[in-house]
Amino acid sequence: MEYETVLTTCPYCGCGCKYYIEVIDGVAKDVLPCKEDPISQGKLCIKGWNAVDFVYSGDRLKTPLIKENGKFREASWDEAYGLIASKFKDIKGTHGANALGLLSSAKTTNEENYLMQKFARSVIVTNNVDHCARLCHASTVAGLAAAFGSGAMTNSTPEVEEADCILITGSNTTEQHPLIGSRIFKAKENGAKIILIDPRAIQLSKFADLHLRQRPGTDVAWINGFIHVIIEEGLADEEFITTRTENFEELKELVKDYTPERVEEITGIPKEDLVKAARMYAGADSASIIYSMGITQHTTGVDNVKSCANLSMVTGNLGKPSTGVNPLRGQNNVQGACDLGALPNVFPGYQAVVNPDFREKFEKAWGMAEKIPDNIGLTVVEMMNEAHKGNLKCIYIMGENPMISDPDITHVKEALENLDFLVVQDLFVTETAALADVVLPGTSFLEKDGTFTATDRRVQRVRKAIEPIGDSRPDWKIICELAQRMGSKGFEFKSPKEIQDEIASLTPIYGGITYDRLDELGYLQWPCPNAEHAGTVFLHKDKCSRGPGHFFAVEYKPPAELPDEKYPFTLTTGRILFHFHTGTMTRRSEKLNKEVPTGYVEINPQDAEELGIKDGEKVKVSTRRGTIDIPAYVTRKVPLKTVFIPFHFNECAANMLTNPALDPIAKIPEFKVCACKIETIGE
Ligand SMILES: Nc1nc2c(c(=O)[nH]1)N[C@H]1C(S)=C(S)[C@@H](COP(=O)(O)OP(=O)(O)OC[C@H]3O[C@@H](n4cnc5c(=O)[nH]c(N)nc54)[C@H](O)[C@@H]3O)O[C@H]1N2
Ligand SMILES: Nc1nc2c(c(=O)[nH]1)N[C@H]1C(S)=C(S)[C@@H](COP(=O)(O)OP(=O)(O)OC[C@H]3O[C@@H](n4cnc5c(=O)[nH]c(N)nc54)[C@H](O)[C@@H]3O)O[C@H]1N2
Ligand code: SF4
Ligand SMILES: [Mo]
Repeated sequence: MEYETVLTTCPYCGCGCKYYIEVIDGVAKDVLPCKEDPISQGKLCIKGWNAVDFVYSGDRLKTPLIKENGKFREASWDEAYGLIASKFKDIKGTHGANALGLLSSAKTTNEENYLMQKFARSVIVTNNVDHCARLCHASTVAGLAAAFGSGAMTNSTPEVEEADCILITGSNTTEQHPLIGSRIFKAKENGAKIILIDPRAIQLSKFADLHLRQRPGTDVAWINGFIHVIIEEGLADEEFITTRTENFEELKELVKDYTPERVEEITGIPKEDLVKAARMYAGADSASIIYSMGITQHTTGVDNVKSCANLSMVTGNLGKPSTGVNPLRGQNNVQGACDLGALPNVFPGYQAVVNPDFREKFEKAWGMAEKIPDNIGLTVVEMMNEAHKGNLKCIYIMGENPMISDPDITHVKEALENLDFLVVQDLFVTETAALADVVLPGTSFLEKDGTFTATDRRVQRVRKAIEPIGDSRPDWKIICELAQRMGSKGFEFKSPKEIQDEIASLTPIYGGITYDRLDELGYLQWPCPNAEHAGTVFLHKDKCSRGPGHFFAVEYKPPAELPDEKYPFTLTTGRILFHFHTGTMTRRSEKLNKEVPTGYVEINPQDAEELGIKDGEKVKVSTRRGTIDIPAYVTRKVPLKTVFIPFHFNECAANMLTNPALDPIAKIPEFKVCACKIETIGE
């Protein structure tokens, strides 16, 4: 018997827990926690414990598939590559490179994301490359970059437990970032005050010193209300404002109108509670804001994020340990996918595509004959819209499942069916892959080497533990082979290590990151510009990355669609502990599936009574986009006239209902608010 343990990084959430995989005779058997890992400290959440399950699922893709007469048949890699290369060339030749779009993946490694955007920009020669960050923290990347100069978490996960006050809003931390949630408990034990601002009752409600429940989509109003109280009561940090920021006067003028009375009218938060919470936050020596999707997934997502930045700067809570603004990035490698330029507006390291110097730098480094276009490419939802209109002809999707995760999936289905050619590279025939012309089998995190970047800018190794299942291949290899098949140079990599060396040479924030250093140190947090640099624990120490921190005076704007007579309820959507996103991985784990086998709609007992709905009964939920049948979960977790649906379940898909209205800057859809109605189905 051959026994080994391989230290790797979890493929689920952005906490970035490392653990050992127990491998017996080449088969991954179990997960063993790693005490030395500074994030997990030897503890894991239930998804981590069960992370091996989906890898061996009987329906893993084992060969490429080609669709013929509406049905898939198995194909060789050679045939699949040949077909894709000729279709890509034909479409580019006939309609131009911008008729093709590529979706990269926050599930895959840094090296794979780097290659996907390199493929888009140097082989296809388009900036139409994006990924699920668009549906997630696009508002953070835009909003915090404008305020501070960097869109990343300002502090590190271990610092959470040292904060004196933690304001958590729009983050169900214990379910969605469990190993950061546990740091919040530790902070509480250490005497920290916990303020939770969330429309729903979540696990943290019981532990919070204060839980304020705002109406969904009213975050700018309560944050302006906080700042109003802080200025009125002389709690602002005048020195920080004078020496480290700009544009304060404009904000000061604007928040005059956000009296606690007016904020109560807009948000429903009692004015006494608002004042109490504002004093608690401003009174702490080190206060940290933790936020996630409840802040970002709105048509005012960027405004919400800028407001969080305002609040931290007014009180001088920035550039110190355990303070700051901490957007919790969701996917295992969404931070890395952004860092490495799988975005339509930036090259790796956030080097803007509109800047001719950066375009020239990459054209030269990649030995290109063609010029990289100077326009910003299409985002996720824009790609769907352009496909629907017939302008976008082809999409190549690696590791995303928009048929469950994009808003308004009736529209997404029509868009994808309207394409001339769709390629999907995944582990399974997902709802999206089912619509593809060619499906390519990628490998899971257990079958490849690489790196993931956790939410706190922590770059860590992913190590191969087992051989690829069937004839599947690691995504990095597939992209290299396809690029070579298309006759392109610059994809002759023999290993992910070689790819990282190219990344380091072109990406200043990753400049000092090598596999040797990662193997020695366990992790490096960017910015890490050179081989001598130890990495950066927290950002904006003596000044912000952009220079002075910029205050934005933002007015409250209501969500795009509000309840009315026809659709009287507010629908908000999100996730639960036991399942991940579109369920492709967690729903293939018996243990996780047993916990929560299907979806449900949370509805307040009083609303349920008025509508004559019993707990567990199937009801009809409709919006202007569509209708689903779904079991009712009657619970006080949701306030009156608000319902919540987790989006993991294809049989009752929340995104049949959601509103694709976008934030004008970040182009993130409003997953967190739309209007719906609920009806009983009857016997
Ligand atoms: N188990 C599990 N963990 C995950 C994931 C998963 O699918 N499953 N996904 C990962 C990913 S990619 C992400 S992005 C993160 C997301 O992690 P979270 O953002 O924590 O998760 P969500 O459930 O989307 O929403 C968070 C909270 O926003 C609140 N909320 C709703 N409307 C509003 C509002 O208008 N304002 C405010 N302030 N709050 C509101 C909800 O009540 C909820 O408690 O989780 C990551 N971790
Ligand atoms: N209604 C509603 N919708 C939402 C949200 C919400 O809160 N409400 N949240 C949004 C957010 S924050 C996010 S991040 C998105 C997530 O949206 P998606 O990224 O589309 O969802 P995932 O299920 O994570 O898709 C990942 C896919 O990659 C595959 N995969 C896993 N590992 C690998 C690999 O190594 N290689 C390859 N090739 N494939 C792999 C999986 O099988 C899966 O099909 O959903 C968004 N949609
Ligand atoms: S907290 Fe996140 S990274 Fe850690 S084990 Fe759970 S899913 Fe994996
Ligand atoms: Mo996300």
